[in-house]
Amino acid sequence: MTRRVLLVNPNRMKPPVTPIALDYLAHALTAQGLQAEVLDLCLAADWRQAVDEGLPGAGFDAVGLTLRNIDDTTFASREFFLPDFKEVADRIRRRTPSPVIVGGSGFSVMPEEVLSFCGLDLGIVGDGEDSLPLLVRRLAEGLDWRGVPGVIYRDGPRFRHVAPAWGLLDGPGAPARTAVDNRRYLAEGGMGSIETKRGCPKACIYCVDAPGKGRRPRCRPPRSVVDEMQALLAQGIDCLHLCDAEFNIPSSHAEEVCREITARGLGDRVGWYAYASPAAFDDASAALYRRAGCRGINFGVDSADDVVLHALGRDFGGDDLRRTAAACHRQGLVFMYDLLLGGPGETRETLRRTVEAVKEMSPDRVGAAMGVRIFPGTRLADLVRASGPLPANPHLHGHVDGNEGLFSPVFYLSADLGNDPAGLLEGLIGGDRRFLFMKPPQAGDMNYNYNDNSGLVEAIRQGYRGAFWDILRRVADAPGVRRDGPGQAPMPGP
Ligand code: B12
Repeated sequence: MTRRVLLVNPNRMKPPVTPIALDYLAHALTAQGLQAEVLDLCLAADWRQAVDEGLPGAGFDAVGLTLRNIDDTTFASREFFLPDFKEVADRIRRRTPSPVIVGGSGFSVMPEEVLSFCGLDLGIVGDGEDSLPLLVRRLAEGLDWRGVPGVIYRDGPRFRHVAPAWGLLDGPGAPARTAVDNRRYLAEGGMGSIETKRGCPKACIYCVDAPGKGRRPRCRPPRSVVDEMQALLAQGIDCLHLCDAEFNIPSSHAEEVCREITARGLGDRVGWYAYASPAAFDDASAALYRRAGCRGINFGVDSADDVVLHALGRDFGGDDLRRTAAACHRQGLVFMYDLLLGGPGETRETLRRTVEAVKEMSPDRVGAAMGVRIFPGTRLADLVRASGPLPANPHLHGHVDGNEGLFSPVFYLSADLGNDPAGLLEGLIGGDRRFLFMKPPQAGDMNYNYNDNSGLVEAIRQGYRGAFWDILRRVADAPGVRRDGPGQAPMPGP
C-alpha cells in the first residue's frame, strides 16, 4: 500500500523564500516509494482556507510541518514566529487525526521547546531525507519507530531523543526539484535555491548550524549538484542562492563545484550567490567563482577587529578580510561584508575600528546588524548562564524574565557600548550608503531584514532578480534601471 505524506510550509514571510527542504523531502519520499504532496501556505491567498481544503480528514498517513525560522534574529524587531507556527499546527490538528511530524533548521535548534509550546508530540532533528520515510512507514505499519535517527518524541511528561545519523550525501542522484513551485518563487522571491553540502566544523560561539546539519562537512558530488542546477534551469530558474551555511568550507569542494559548472558551460547561463568565509578566499577563488557564474558573495565576517573576532570564536582575522576584499576588487566580484556587532568583547573602540576598517576595504555593501541572538546549546548561551541569572546581566535584552531556556528571543548587546549603541553606530557610519540596517522601518530602502520587506517585494515585482542584499544595492545605485541576470547582463523579467 502506498503511504501518503502531506508536507506543509507554514512560512508566509515576504519576499518568499523557496521551501527547498520540502522539495528535497518530497523527492526522498517518492524515491522510497511513498507519495508526497506539498501544501505551500506561502503561496496561498488565504492560508486558513488552504489548510481546510488541503486536509481531507484521514487521507494522509502523516503530515510533515517544516519550521525554518524560530524568530527573525533581529535585535531591533525581535519578532518571534512560534505563535504563528502554533496557530497553523493547531488548525492542521483540528482537520486531521494523522500524526504531525515537525522538522527544519529552526526546529532542530530547540526541538523540545517547540513541541512543548505547540502541544505536539513528534519531530525529527537534522536531515529528513532518510528519517522521514522510515518514520512514516513504521508509524503506518504499527512497527517500532522509536529508534529512527533524529527522532524526538513525547514519552509521558518528558521527551526522548535519538541522535541524528548525519548520513553522507555522496550518492550520485540529484533531487528532481518538482514538488515546489520553483518558478513562482523565482518570480516573487527573486531567486531559486540549491544546497551543495551540509555541516560545519567551526566553533563560532553563537552559531546554531551544528544542531541541524552536524559538525562534519558532508559534501555532495559536484556532478549531482550541477545536475540539480540543470534541472532547475530547465524550469527557467537561472538565478540561485546557495543554501550552504558557508559555501567555501571546505574550499576544495566549492572549487570542484565551480569547475563542474564551468565545464558544463553553465557559467553564463546560471547566476548564483553564496554565503562564504573570508578564511579561505583569494584571487584564484574569486576568479573561479566568477567564471562559474557567481554574481555576489556575502561574507559573514562579523567584525574587522581581531580581539572581537577571537571572542566570537572566528578562525580568521582582519588581514583575511583585507586579502578577501582586495581579491574581490581585483577580480570584479561583487561582495558584501555582514557584520554582527555588539557581541562579547565589543567596545566603543572596537566598533569604531571595525567600521573604519570596513569602509576602507570598500565592500559593495555592509550589513550592520547589532545585537546577537543567544540560542540555547551555543557557547554564547553557556557563557551568559555562567555569569548568573539572565535578568541581572547588563548585556542582555529581550525576554530575560522567566526565560532561562532562551526560547523566545534574548540578545547580547555589549553594555560597554554605552546608552545609545544604535546612535553610536549611525554616527560612525556617517550616512555611508553602502551600509544596510536590520532596523525597520527607519532603515527605509537600506533595510536588510528580509522579514516582510515590502521594498524588496516591489523590486522583485518590477523584475529584479538576485540575493536580496544585491537587489537592494542595485535599486539604490541605479533607481529605475533594471540590471539583472547572469553576469550582470539585462535579463527578461518574470
Ligand atoms: C540560505 C539561507 C538564507 C537565504 C535563503 C536563500 C534561498 N533562496 O533559499 C536568505 C538570505 C534569503 C535567508 C533569509 C532569512 N534567514 Co536564513 N538561512 C539560510 C541557511 C544558510 C540555509 C537554509 C536552507 O535552505 N538550508 C537547506 C535546507 C535543505 O535545509 P533545511 O531547511 O534545514 O531542511 C532540512 C532539515 O532541517 C529537515 N527538515 C526541514 N523541514 C522538515 C520538515 C519535516 C517534517 C522533517 C521531518 C524534516 C525537515 O530536512 C531537510 C533536508 O534534510 C540557514 C542556515 C542553515 N545552514 O540551514 C539560514 C537560517 C535558516 N536563516 C535564518 C534566518 C533567521 C533568516 C531570516 C529570518 C533573517 C532575516 N531576519 O531576514 C530570513 C528569513 C527568510 C524567509 N523568508 O524565511 C536562521 C533561522 C534560525 C532561527 N532564528 O530560527 C538560520 C538557521 C540561520 C541561523 N543560523 O540563524 N536565509
